[in-house]
Amino acid sequence: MAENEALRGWVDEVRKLATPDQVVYCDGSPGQWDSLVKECLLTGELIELNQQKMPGCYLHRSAAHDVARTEHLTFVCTPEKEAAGPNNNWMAPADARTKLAALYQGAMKGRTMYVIPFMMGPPNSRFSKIGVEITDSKYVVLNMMIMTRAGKIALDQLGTSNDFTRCLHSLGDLSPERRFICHFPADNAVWSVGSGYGGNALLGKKCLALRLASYLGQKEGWLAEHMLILGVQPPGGEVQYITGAFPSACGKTNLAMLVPPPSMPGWKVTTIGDDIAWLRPGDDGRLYAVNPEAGFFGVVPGTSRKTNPNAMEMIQTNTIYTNVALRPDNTPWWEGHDDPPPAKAIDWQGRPWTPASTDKAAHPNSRFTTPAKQCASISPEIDNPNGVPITAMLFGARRQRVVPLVYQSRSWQHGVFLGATLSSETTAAATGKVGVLRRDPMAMLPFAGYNMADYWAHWLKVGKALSDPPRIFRTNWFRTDENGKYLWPGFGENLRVIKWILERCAGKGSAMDTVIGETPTPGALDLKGIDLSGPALAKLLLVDPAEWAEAVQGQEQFFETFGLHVPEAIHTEHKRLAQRVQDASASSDLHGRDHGA
Ligand code: SAT
Ligand code: MN
Repeated sequence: MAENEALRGWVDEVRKLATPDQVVYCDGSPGQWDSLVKECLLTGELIELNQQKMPGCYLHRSAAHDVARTEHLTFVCTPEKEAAGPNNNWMAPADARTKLAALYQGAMKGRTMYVIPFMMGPPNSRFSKIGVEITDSKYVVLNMMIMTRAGKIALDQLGTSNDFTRCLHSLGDLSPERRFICHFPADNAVWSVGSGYGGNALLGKKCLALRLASYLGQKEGWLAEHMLILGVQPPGGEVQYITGAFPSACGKTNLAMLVPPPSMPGWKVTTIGDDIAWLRPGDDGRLYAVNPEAGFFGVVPGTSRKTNPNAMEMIQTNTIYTNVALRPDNTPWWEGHDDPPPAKAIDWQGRPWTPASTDKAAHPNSRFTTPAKQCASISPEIDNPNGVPITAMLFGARRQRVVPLVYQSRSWQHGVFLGATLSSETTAAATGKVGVLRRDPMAMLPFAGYNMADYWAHWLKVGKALSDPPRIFRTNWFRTDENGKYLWPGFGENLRVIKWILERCAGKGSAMDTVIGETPTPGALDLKGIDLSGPALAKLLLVDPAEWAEAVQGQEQFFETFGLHVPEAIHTEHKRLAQRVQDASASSDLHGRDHGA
């Protein structure tokens, strides 16, 4: 039971509204974990996996229509609509409160109400924030115990302070008709109802650590980003830290846990985070990052010993699987698993499945939840209260065409522009069509808690506080040839691109100037040990001014949707790009005519 008066008052208020049968405080202890798991096995919220082969592993099957984030039901409830920006759905705070209070009314009758104090960020760190989630889902409690530093540790850190994010969650009746995820930045609160899915229900993650934190960051001079954090140590060199922003389900977890290929001996990669980074300027003028989370909530399909050996090893124990298929020996299976499809299995919805089935065995957005400390590549720096200094930042996305494998920005301002113009083909991590190209600035489109154009202005401002800012790069592992085949091998081989990036940051590594930024010269990438033809490399690095002329127009239309909020510096970078593209097209026309004549 909490000593904190503000917390007790709030819990009481919610108890009266939602009328649960009982209230249980989460202390984060192993004993509480065990009894929650036992209860879940009785209710069917968890299915025990083969404990001999996979100790501590369980399967959860969600409702069939509750399998991904629902961005159209997610709202930022600022007093003024303008502050939320065109990138967010908006509801007036009073309307949202009334609407959702009606859905919470009596919603926990017959259920237990859990109170989960949690800390985002390492203990005793100026980066860290305290939240308290109230939920009626045991699955949410267990996931929060993995994904955050939950229970006593958070309550102790909070003390008697009233400074905590109030996160209210109820499964409600799980109907998408009565599902809302509402953020109240001015009140430091999130109200979520009608979904048990990760990003909608584990409120420390996207809701607090990105949407509310980005708003707090704007006020307090720091950045909350949808970024992985990794440490890279070249042979005989010092560890350098890199962050990378990529949209959901674009390989952030794989990159964060990268295993160097055998043909790059002596390289070492360590993992700090796979999804979210909180970044603050340090006294030395560098940018420092912490991972606010304590676990990984990763996409399962495609995870294998080949694509992510560290993750595969890590998810053999103490892991909650959501929406994967079940084999007859009670082990999980999914598309892209190392083992071939089983002759028969139970699919993610609990139905019989065979390789002849037209449906997928595992849901494309099925997930694992695993403690970060279980990852073989985890860095001890994950607990460093001061964070790690960042050398380079990557903006990456899924683009089959136009965007080369890697290029470097010319300055922080140009780098912010590269982030602001990021676009990606959609994935199964959100409901909606997969494979559609959409703008996703800084991979934060679904997560920026305020007007995206003001957020770019904030990025520019943070850059001014840095005398030695990280160098900013754009990457694209997903470029394809005419037949739709990926040109770049990806996964562990991405270290070759990172090697060039680190060389560039050290003032070495050769690059050529193109209209969009600096790309590696053909010989600059270390390709020893991989089979990549000259033409394939040329295609990977190609910058086609004609294609970019089209992109420039698309960017202009996108910026128009933000009106006067777009910072002048972003317009300047856009004009520069337009000019360069125009000049390049003119000279290639000229070139063409010369040859024709
Ligand atoms: O579902 S989550 O939002 O937690 C994961 C993701 O989409 O990045
Ligand atoms: Mn994510």
